[in-house]
This record gives sequence, structure tokens and C-alpha cells, in this order.
Amino acid sequence: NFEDAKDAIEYRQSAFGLIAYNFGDMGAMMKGKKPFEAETFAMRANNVAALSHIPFEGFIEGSDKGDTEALAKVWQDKADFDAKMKTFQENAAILATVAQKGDQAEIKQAFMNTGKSCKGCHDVYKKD
Ligand code: ASC
Repeated sequence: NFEDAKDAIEYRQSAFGLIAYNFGDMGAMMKGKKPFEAETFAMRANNVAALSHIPFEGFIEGSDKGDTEALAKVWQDKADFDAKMKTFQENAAILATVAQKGDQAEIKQAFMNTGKSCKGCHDVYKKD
């Protein structure tokens, strides 16, 4: 378990950083900023799906204090926060599944849904 809030904050931020890198690269492919490579995309989608389960554990009680962009609202509305996190995990899992199949329309939709669940949580629970 974490020694203190600082460890928990670093833990979740590390995961979010990896998620942002992997999701960002998929975004570049989706927007045509770089060529779509099915294998790379599927690998990144798998990474995000696995990583989506990591940050959750880092949102321990008291870790709104410190070098974090998480708002106190995370702990005030924990049930809603947890539900939004779960939605993100579900969407990321769907994205990983459809990325394996390779249907572009499905991939685009699943990517959009996952991005919406990133933003849906950031809008409410993250400092801007
Ligand atoms: C990203 C990123 C986010 C999400 C979000 C999606 O690449 O860093 O936070 O996508 O902007 O709407």
C-alpha cells in the first residue's frame, strides 16, 4: 500500500501519463496526422484498456492535498466519480476489442466514446 498521499498521487499520475501517450497516438492516427497502422493501434488500445484500471487505486482518501490536479469533488462525489471511471474502463475495453477486428467505423465510434469518457471526468473532477 501507499506510504502517503504523495505516493498515491504519483502512482495515478504515472498511469494517466501512459494513458495520455497511448491515447494521443491513437488520436493522431484517427485524425490522419499519421498513417493508420492497425497493429500499433490495437497495441495502444490494449495498453489503454489495461492502464484504465490502474489510476483508480491511487485516489486514496486525503490525496486531494498535494501536487495534484484532482479536485476535492472526487472524494465528495465518490460514487459518481467511481461510476465515470468504470464507464471509461468499459469504453477502453470495447475499443481494444474492436481494434482487434479492424472495422474502421467501429474503431472510430469506440475511440470517440473512450475520448468522451476521458473528457467527461476531466470536466468535472480535474483542475483546468
Ligand atoms: C487525449 C487526452 C485527453 C483526452 C481528451 C478526450 O488525448 O490527453 O485528456 O484525449 O481530450 O476528449
